[in-house]
Amino acid sequence: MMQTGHTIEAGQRFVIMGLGVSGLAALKFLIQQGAEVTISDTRSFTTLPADDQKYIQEKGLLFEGDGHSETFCADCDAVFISPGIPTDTPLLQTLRAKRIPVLGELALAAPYLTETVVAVTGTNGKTTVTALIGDLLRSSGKTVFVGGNIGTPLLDYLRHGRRADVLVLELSSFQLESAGSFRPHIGILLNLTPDHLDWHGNMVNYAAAKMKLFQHQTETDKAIICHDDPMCQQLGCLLTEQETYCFGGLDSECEARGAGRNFTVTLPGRKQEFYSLAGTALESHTGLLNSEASVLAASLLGCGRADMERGLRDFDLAGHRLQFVRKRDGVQYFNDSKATNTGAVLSALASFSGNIILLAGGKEKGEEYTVLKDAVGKKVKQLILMGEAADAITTAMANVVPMQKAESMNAAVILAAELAESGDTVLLAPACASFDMFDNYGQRGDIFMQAVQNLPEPGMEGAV
Ligand code: UMA
Repeated sequence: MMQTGHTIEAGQRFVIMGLGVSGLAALKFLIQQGAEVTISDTRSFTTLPADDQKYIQEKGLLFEGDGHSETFCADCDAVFISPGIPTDTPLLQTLRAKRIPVLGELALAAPYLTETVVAVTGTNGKTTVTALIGDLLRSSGKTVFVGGNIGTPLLDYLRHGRRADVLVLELSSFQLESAGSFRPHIGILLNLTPDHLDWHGNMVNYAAAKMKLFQHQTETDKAIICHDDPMCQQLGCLLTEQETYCFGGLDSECEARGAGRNFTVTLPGRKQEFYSLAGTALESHTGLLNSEASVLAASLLGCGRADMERGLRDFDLAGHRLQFVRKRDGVQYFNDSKATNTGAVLSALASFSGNIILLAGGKEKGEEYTVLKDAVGKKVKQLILMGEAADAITTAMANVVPMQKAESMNAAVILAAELAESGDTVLLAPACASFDMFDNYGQRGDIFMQAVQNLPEPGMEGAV
């Protein structure tokens, strides 16, 4: 069924606010639709990537650099905003008061979506679940587009001659803030723990942004909610329009429920199905919940058990998510650079039995690190801290665990190797963004793994 929203007419004047990945996709999509487009960015023209500068010059587009002004937007019919731009700036409020629509990527795409849409949000696990649902659907013979917050922007898919039966989208709270009337046929909320509080202000606003996923669903749509996450469970109770399904542990009444490496799915009109994750990349507590949510979604789209079982078996976790790096002198090294908030760190710590040397710290995002106290006290024998957040974490963990600071990732890894004893785990799970010391979490993880690989073989420490 078509979705509603602002359809673009030829000659309509749009301002693109923020020419990043989403802004560029919107720019090209709007031009394809015949709109007249101008661009406004906080960066200056000469600091844009050379390809973007060339594109703007070739198309003869007007560019406002070093900030966004009301004058520049005065004559426009609508504004596209990039996900990183807060939706309530004074300028955007003024434009709305003048009845100029302010549209994010999802709002712009909504009226053009004819495919079945599955949208995944939550604090952690979005990328894994989005990819896994894509794999389960493909194993069942469907053509799928997988994209969104990580990967190809939705507007690039629309521009490039769409060919999928189902769109599986990872959506961030930023994207949902400006989602307009976007309506997924299946919306999935995986979990909610503090993240991006510097941007949203508080947990209530953050949760409200995530709940926009379900705002325009109707009685034919479906919501899939985590029962084991208290906040998700509470918010799920507020949903009345759509059919709601849940996933969780064995003590729940959920349609998908399990423990250890096994779970069952019970849906109306289908026999109860049993799934085992033994021997797969998803064999962990987090993997169990992610698999339950994914199999529920794929089952609701008609996928069969045998195809989904094959999809689960063949699934490969992306890098930087509890990625095993090396075993050296009886010590295992794991890279979980994607653990950029406290919820992800708790989940990572739950995957190991104890004696962890935890490498953490980086750029702060307004997190309350004291929520880690209990798990760190039980599992971590030494905390090694880096980056801007080192002092805040030191204060939060006072008297909980021995701590030391390191000036670089390399120094942190060398220190961890010196402190580790056979049987220990060295885990990079920073609880912070990476931008104070690295380009992104991927680069942080790569540098960690390189430093681990550079550690000399035991007994060869002095060798040249
Ligand atoms: N800019 C302005 N004005 C502002 C702020 C930024 O003009 O007030 C400009 C910047 O100068 C830059 C552009 O806007 O030119 C950047 O836009 P953006 O920050 O919205 O980012 P994009 O490049 O469009 O990338 C976004 C997502 N980034 C954010 O949500 C911050 C990417 O997610 C996503 O992959 C991409 O769209 C495609 O969908 C990144 C991310 O970190 C990976 N996401 C967060 C997360 O996963 O935790 C939410």
